[in-house]
Amino acid sequence: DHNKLALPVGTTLDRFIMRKQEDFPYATGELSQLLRDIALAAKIVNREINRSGLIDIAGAYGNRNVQGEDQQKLDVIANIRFIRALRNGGEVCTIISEEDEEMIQTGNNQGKYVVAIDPLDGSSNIDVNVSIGTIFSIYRRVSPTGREGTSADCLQPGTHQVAAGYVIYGSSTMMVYTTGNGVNGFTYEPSLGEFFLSHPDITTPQTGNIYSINEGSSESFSPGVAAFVKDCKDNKFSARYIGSLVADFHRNLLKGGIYIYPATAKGPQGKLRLMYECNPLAFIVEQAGGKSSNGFQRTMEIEPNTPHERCPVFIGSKELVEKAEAFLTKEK
Ligand code: AHM
Ligand code: MG
Repeated sequence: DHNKLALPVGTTLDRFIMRKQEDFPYATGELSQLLRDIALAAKIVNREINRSGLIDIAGAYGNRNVQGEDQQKLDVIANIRFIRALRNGGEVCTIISEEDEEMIQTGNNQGKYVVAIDPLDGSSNIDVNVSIGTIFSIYRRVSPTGREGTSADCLQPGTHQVAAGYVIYGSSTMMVYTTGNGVNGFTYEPSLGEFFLSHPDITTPQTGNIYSINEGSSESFSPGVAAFVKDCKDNKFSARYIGSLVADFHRNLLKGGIYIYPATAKGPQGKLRLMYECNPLAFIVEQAGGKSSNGFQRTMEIEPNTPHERCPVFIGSKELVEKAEAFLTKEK
């Protein structure tokens, strides 16, 4: 019944976060602060991304940084920006980032939250002006505060997420997130520097006619995946694959469809990472009425073992994910 909490389109993200906080009985405002910290870093990263096409031009005029080094890559810049925002914000003790092998201790040992983040996903698309994204997942720590976060804090199953979201840097920049009370989308207005509620209470269609999978690997699809893809073609589905997870996911969330990254010869566990790619999007899709699994098991119930582990993913409209699962079960 998230409708009783509805706020009008055009509400700013800050106000929305504040008002929603009043709906949590024991909320202390820490999670709200954390979400605002992420939104702030997203604005900064958005600015860097928008300027990225100009870097080469500026470089041609000798515009290197003070150390005389070339500009850092945008995914590295994004990583620095998000980590800095989470460190300065004070609510997060430990971070898992795609850009860092080890867990990052922020020094905020009183922080009650841990974050898993892919600061800039789809980064091979930056140079060619294609949409890219940030994906994040928030957990409450399980170890007592007052010391560094532990791997037990970081390696919780997706069902324990307290919030998750993504930012898509596209033709418009948007932030979409859930705290387990439905999904809301905010569009960025660059001249005002604000995110505004544009997509309240997003629900995803129960079915759809878009399938998104990299068919370049079709030679190594399992029989079940191959049969499902053939079924999509028999039903005259549209194939849509940007190769930028957030963009492919966002389109399918709004229009209905299924995104698949299956096991392949190159990646027996697929390519995508459980903690900061699959789980956050799984939380969002479920909150929007869709589904996510590894083909056999609900994504959010997978017990993680390592921060960067991968898993196959079938995510999107409920009926399509269930159909794919049925094809996989039949192959066994
Ligand atoms: P990255 O984290 O190295 O950017 O890789 C993740 C990206 C996703 O955005 C995208 O869905 C996928 O890799 C595409 O992989 P492929 O080119 O194998 O289809
Ligand atoms: Mg990634």
